[in-house]
Amino acid sequence: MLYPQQNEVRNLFDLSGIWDFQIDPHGAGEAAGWSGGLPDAQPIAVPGSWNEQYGDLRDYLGLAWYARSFCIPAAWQGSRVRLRVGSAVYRAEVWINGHKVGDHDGGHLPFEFDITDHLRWDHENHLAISVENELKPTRVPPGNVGGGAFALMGSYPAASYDFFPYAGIHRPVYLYSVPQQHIEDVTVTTEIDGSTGQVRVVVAQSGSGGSCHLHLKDDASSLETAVEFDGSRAEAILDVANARLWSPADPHLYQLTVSLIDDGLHVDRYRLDIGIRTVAVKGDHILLNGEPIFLKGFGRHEDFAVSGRGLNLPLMVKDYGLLKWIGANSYRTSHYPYSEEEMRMADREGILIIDESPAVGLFFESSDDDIATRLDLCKTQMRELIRRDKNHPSVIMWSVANEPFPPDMMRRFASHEPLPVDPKTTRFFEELIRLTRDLDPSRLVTLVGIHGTPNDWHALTDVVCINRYYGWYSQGGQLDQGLALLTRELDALHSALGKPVMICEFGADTIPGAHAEPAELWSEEYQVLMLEGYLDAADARPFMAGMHIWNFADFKTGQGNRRVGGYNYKGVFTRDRRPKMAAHMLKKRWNA
Ligand code: BDP
Repeated sequence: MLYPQQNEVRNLFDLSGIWDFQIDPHGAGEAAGWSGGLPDAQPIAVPGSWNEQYGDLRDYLGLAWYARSFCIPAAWQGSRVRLRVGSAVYRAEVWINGHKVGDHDGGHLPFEFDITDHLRWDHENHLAISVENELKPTRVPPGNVGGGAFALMGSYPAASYDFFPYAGIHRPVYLYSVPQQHIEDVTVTTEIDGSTGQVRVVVAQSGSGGSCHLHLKDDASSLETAVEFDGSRAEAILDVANARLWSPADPHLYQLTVSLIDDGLHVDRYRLDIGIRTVAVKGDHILLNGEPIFLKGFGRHEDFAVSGRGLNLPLMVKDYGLLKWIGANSYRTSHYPYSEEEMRMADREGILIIDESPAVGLFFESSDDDIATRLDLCKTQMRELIRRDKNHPSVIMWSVANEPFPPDMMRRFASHEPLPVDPKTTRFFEELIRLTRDLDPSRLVTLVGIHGTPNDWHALTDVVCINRYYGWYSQGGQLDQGLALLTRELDALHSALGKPVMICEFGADTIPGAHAEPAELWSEEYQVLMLEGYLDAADARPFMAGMHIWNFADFKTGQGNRRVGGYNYKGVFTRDRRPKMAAHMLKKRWNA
């Protein structure tokens, strides 16, 4: 799914701004005709989470309506017009001039509808989008689950995950035009052969016939080729001599221009920046462009005061500056896909991404039908994620889930030995990972395991990714004991699975300004010691492929008796991006 763009052929109109808004707790709005106008609207910012904009809506996750008007310039006539929503959490329904044009389930991923046939060209148009984020066990991520590990979390609202279940339209809403015959999709994959970069481009168009012109250039080179469409598909390989490869050290981008030509006319055009690079796993290493790379960085969240989970561009720029400052080369989009603007920034700044699906907190204590429904939702979200992010050189690995809970989670928590698991649950991940590899054989695939995750599940992945909190949730205040257990487990995992291992989360809640000598839980000193202990353990083990600290910054959670003020304080930066002691330690260590 192409990111919308303005160019010589296509038009783009950003509908971000102040919209009308009204909650609909009893679901009466549709019958009452709210798709044509809201009877008692209040203003709301799009993008943004409603929970942050109105105090009395902080915990409201039910149905709400967004509405605004727009006019379409006459110059767009003759084109197809699409409405594209970057992300609405969780379910959205869209109406144009009172006609329902579509719906979408699942947050954090874009959806779009062709609205041409419902537009008025000589009049204002009315757009209404209803959104709700009810927490339900059958959704992905699930909510309101109750029992087992979820009871332990005891969060209000009852999410099955440790971040605030922000609701609303979180990313820009665009109108854009495409010609009647247009480029529908472009897929770019790259290989390296000696000093030549092979760029394989597959173009899909809405119609058939005609030809496709490709132009790939950077400051030093310019390559062009033309290929006939075979039906609606065209494919070509461009060989770039002395290719300048994309990497964190040199995030070099080439510009690819795709033109659709019919009857000698340029009917459509699309430009995208691409990077030439390869990713693989060999032995105990992740290879980028054939060379081992160690991932240094964080798990993060899209989270900030007032904007909530809404796209916040100044914050994004600030965060990339801090990632550079501290010497990180990567992060994971824990625990849902981040904005497309983030992915484009990662391409440009040379940050490697583990791109995670919204599948956090999956569980198996439910009927076979419910498990099958959940698997279908996970598959749909992987399809939508790959369709969106497949062309980003920054994305090197897909994460199909964070901390899925095996059926007997509590017994596993207590055990320090890997326990066998019901093969039915393994089949769930076999299917999901197989689909991911089929959709994109060019990247790595993982799932991120909690303590007690069966080795059968890790065996399905390219990199063994684990989250560990020895010294915090267990062995709290007894770091030496925690580290002894950690190193024992790392060695055991590696000898059992024979693959690169990466810790995707480790960290300690740390109240900024709390100090203690000797170090103790919640103090800045303890965070420093714990992170150093884990990093030392990884440095001593050549099979370790990366260390991502939990978390880049403090972030909002539900209310719970382990979350002071409704925050997770494991950030090495505060929520307003001030460095804790640990940030200075990491800066020294990662820049050394
Ligand atoms: C891990 C989760 C993460 C939590 C973290 C924590 O993956 O979402 O925020 O624990 O408890 O289990 O801080």
